[in-house]
Amino acid sequence: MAELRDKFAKSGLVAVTGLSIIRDCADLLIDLLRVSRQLSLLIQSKSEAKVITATERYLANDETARRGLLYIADAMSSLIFNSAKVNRRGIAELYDIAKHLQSFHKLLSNPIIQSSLLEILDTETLLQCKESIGLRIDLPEERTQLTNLHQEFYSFPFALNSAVLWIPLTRISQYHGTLAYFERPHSSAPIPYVGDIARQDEMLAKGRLQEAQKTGQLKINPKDIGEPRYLDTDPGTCYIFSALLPHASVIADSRSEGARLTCQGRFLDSSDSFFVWKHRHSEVWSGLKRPSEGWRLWKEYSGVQAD
Ligand SMILES: O=C(O)CCC(=O)C(=O)O
Repeated sequence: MAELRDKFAKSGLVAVTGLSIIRDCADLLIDLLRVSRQLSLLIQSKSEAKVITATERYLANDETARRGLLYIADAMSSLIFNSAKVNRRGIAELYDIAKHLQSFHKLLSNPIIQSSLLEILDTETLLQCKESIGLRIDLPEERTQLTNLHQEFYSFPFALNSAVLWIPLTRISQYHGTLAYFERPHSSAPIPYVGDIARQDEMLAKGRLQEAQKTGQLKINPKDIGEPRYLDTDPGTCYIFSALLPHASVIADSRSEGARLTCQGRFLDSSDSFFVWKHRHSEVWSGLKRPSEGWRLWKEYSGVQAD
């Protein structure tokens, strides 16, 4: 396990996998399929019951569990993609309901994932920002929810020693859509941020969250940051990356015929010096999803001078 901590300290990102993660991902997909049918969120198909039965059969055996996950992952990815063409609202409802599912919370609480987080952040007390959890549903032709290059710390300005949990439920690659990231040393400290607080607040007040995030950016020269790396894997592997790791969404290839599903959560070390300072100084959860405010708080904490 110390290996995991070392890798995280060096690169800012680690991959974690295990049979229980595979099973928890598959259970969540089965629940998403069941709830979609009960609420008529996706196009109805006679094969749903068959998909569930076949997946459960694969899952019953350790050797075939991974195959079961891939089977239901591909089925859900294509069902959501096809349903979005005729009922986009159903997808939005699925997105809203996902984080209320018991299986969603079971996945985020998976013992391998939780012990990895404790090890990586080297803490006995882990906090989870409850507003930071959710399921992304990315469609190949939709750009609005995509994130630009950023460090999580500014949108969730709660601790420097904190991590993003990113769990793909479907295949991820540059073809299927994925995440691009830039390894350390860039991920060892907050990078200066330039943004317009007033404009960001105006957009947030109108509920235009993703657009608001894009009113600012990391002040970094692309040539200083190096080449991006891309996550590329089947479902069943989850990623834990530092809140200081610069990263961005990568849209799927326009020929892709599947939706990308990814669960997310943000965790922090309660003994982190920024967290303790913020607790004494102001509202602990202030600045949520307001990177300009995150930058202001960081400057105040660290004594960084504004340009
Ligand atoms: O999944 C994605 O495309 C982007 C995720 C991301 O940038 C984030 O969680 O901060």
